[in-house]
Amino acid sequence: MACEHQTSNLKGVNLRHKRNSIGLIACVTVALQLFLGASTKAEDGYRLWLRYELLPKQMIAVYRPRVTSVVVTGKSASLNAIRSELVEGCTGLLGKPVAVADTVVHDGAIVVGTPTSSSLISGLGWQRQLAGLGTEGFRIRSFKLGHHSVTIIASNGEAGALYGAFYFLRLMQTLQPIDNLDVSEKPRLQLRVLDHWDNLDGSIERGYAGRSLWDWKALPEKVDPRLRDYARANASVGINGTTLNNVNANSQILTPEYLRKVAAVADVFRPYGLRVYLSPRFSAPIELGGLKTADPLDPEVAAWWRKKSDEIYKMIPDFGGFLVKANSEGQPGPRTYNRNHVDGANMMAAALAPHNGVVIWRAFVYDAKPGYDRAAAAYDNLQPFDGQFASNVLLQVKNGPIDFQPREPFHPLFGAMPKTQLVLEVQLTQEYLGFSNHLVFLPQMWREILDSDTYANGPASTVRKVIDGSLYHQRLTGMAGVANTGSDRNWTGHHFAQANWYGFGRLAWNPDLPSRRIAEEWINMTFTHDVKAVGTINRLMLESHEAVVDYMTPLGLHHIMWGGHHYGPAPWWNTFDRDDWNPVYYHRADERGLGFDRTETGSNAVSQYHAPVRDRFANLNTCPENFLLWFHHVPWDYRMRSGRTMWDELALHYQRGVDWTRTTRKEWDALAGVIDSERHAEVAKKLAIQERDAIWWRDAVLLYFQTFSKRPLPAGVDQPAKSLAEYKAKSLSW
Ligand code: GCW
Repeated sequence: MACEHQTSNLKGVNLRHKRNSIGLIACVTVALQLFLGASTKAEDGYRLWLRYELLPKQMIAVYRPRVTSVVVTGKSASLNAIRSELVEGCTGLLGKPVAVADTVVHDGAIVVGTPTSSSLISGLGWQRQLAGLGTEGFRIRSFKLGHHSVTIIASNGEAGALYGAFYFLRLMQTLQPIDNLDVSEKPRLQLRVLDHWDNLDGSIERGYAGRSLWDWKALPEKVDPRLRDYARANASVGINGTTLNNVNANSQILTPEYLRKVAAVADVFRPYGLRVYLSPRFSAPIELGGLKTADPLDPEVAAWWRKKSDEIYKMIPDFGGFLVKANSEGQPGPRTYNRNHVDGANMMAAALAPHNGVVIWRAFVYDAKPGYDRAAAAYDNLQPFDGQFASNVLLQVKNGPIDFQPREPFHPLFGAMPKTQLVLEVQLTQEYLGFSNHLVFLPQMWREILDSDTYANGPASTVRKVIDGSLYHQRLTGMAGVANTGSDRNWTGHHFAQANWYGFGRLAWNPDLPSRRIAEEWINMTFTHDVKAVGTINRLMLESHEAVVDYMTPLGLHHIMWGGHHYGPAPWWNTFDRDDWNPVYYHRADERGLGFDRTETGSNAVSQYHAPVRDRFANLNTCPENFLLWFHHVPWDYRMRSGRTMWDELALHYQRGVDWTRTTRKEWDALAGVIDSERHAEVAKKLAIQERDAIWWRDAVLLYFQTFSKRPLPAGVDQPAKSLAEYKAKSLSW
């Protein structure tokens, strides 16, 4: 038994080539791990990127003398969290218990804290440097303290010290040097928030990884210990906020009964620097307060929100604030009372301001008017209010103008509201990207958005600069991600979806990070240190987004998913009352061609972009081909840059997406033995589904568009597996 265990553990640290020569060491290691309680852990993905498995032998030898004790003085909950994380992490990685000490008596002490918690740190004379890094930033230095070589991790805030501790652990987890450190880090964005679309009945809107992590029935008496691990994972990547409930909100969340539950959750999150936010329902003053109206200009309504805010802050002193979806998809809002978005947002902001809370107002607003282009709606609705929102209001804008499609151009509001604090909202949960069945590494897609140049202040006015304050110097900055977590043992349904959680945090901390680097860190921490395997997995992750776009919505197609659940293709869909919920509205296929004309001859939504982006998109000859059908209605025989017709090119994109799923399956199979068998098999199963779905997408979409194009499939594209009627008859199952 023990020996079987030993083999799989060794695989985990990728020493498999040397299995024979280190047999004895392995046995000792296994014994030690059993002693430490580590080796019994299943590779079920629960531990995320914080597995703290034994590192390769060569690195252990390098690290051990540098990590002999953990010196964290002070007793706050955050300091305790730092201490236990470092002890658990270092002990697991180095395979030897790391001592907790009050002072430095040997080389290799890791000294962590703030000038307030640690006299060692206050004695360093780092006041100026630490002040510049704020309470979430940190400094890590290899340092000579008296006669001893130590590592100092210091911050002006305990959250910063915790982030520093995780940074230090990551260095070892990714096999980086730790002997000559001089690191200064601080987050570039202030609000780094996960938005949970969790309902009070435990279901999750667009959730594909089980039920909600918050057990509202059991709270506040019983708090799931798992919540602490959720907070640890967030802190490890610098996420500092979490909105607990769905933006399609239920007023009940603001009742005293539920606020007590929320407070219990906040208590668990607080030591990890994670603040709680809530989504209030705009009409709560009526539903809970018995008022006749929720009109934001009604003094009684404003007073109700003030009282409610006071009540919340009494229970949760560090409460973050409100995330509001108003007058969107049936939600009530200020316009229900003939007021505008500013009236609503500023009224709520005034209630939170005395407590330093914020209102995050969502820009996802679109009306159903005849002849209206949904892609232009948020801009039309919100842009005129630039400069009118209170100083504690942020406007949260989705990455693209429609709705988390596999690929969209950046949202035209970025760069169009210089006097408004814009937050970028991305979606981790894969509503339109194959749920938790498809491998898609989203930081690659988010990079595309962050790097998009808005030209708002001339060249190099990227979305990244709009949101991080370098373009407009706003007081508050942020990035939000719609969470992909749930009660599934591996948190996100698909092992690779964990990388999107990880990557979201890393990008919100530093929106300049290359996606390749994020993937490389994550693979090393989560799967393996085998250089070749890391290279292969990294490449697959970086390719995955383009592949999904290829087999779902290439060349700028969008929103052609099955109605309602959005899984699988249904470009023929035309039965919703609202035009802008029907796929046919978005692709506009006809005998002549395909695509949505958003130029002057069509909706002219393209005019919302600044020149020269606008002109580049508007001109068929300069429009990037990956947005061609987003902005233009293009003839089937239009010559693409490749020389092929649009129809042929479209078909070949679908085929290329399918081909990718096939080669990826093979490449993944070849990694058996490098990756633990449990996760290897689970990912393999998901990849099989991904291939099935990609084929379905290709066939269904091409067969349907062929009824307009009346052209044969080009050479190289497989013949469809079923008839169009069969694809139309029932949705792809997940
Ligand atoms: O993408 C759409 C989803 C809705 C969601 C909405 C939003 C929470 O289909 O489920 O509602 O966006 O972002 O508000």
